[in-house]
Amino acid sequence: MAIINVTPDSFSGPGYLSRDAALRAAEQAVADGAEILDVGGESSRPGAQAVSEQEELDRVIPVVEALAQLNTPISVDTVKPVVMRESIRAGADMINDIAAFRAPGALEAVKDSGAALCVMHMQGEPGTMQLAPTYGDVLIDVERFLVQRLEVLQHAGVSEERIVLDPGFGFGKTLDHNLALLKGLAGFCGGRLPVLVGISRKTMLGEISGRPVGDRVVVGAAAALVAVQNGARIVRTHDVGATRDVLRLWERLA
Ligand code: 7PJ
Repeated sequence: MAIINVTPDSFSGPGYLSRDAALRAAEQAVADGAEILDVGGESSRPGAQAVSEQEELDRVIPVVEALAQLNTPISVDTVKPVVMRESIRAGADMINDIAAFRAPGALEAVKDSGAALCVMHMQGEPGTMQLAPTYGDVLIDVERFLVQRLEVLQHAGVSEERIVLDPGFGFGKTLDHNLALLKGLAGFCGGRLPVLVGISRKTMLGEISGRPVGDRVVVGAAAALVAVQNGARIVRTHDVGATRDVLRLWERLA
């Protein structure tokens, strides 16, 4: 899954600020091996500017419309029900919600569509989540949350085949929490549902490698390989070519 940011203030640097720039980046990602394009119009970086509904719609919807021509599944990374609804109308195949469809109206916005839904765990809120993350047992706590959200979605009529789970690397987690999750992915929720992993360029990779955000491609590709070996089915990344290379190696060994 290639990250196509349409934000001015992502932690990984400015995104693609015009529809054409986003389209070119997406074309390159597909050429490099991306099988899903994840479009995001709001940064969840601590301290990032909040984005109004209208601003996020103005950023995301033209890009979703433009990417439709690439015949590659499109995901939209949003917590806002209006953006979910309009993205699906514009052709999005998946909604990726770091808030796990907890916003009022989010379930209603997605339940009657056929869209796939990525349900992510986050402890706290983006602005403050890294201040003091605490768990009893991080694997059990994250899994319990995801199973609860899964039940809520199913109760609303969403079939299990539409759902992807994500432990939410870096969202209210210390390095040790992230490492425990990466090690324990295999048994996640009984292995019933596909697991998506987003580690690309994140702080945990900086802590491990000592490298700045722009220089985490190698450690990120290695992390992607470990994630897939441990059971992840989808890897969300800024660095599609490097990730594709390690996954080709893994496929040969599988
Ligand atoms: C994630 C995400 C992640 C999913 C972001 C970044 C920060 N969606 N959106 N999983 N991270 N599903 O781009 O690294 O880990 S925003």
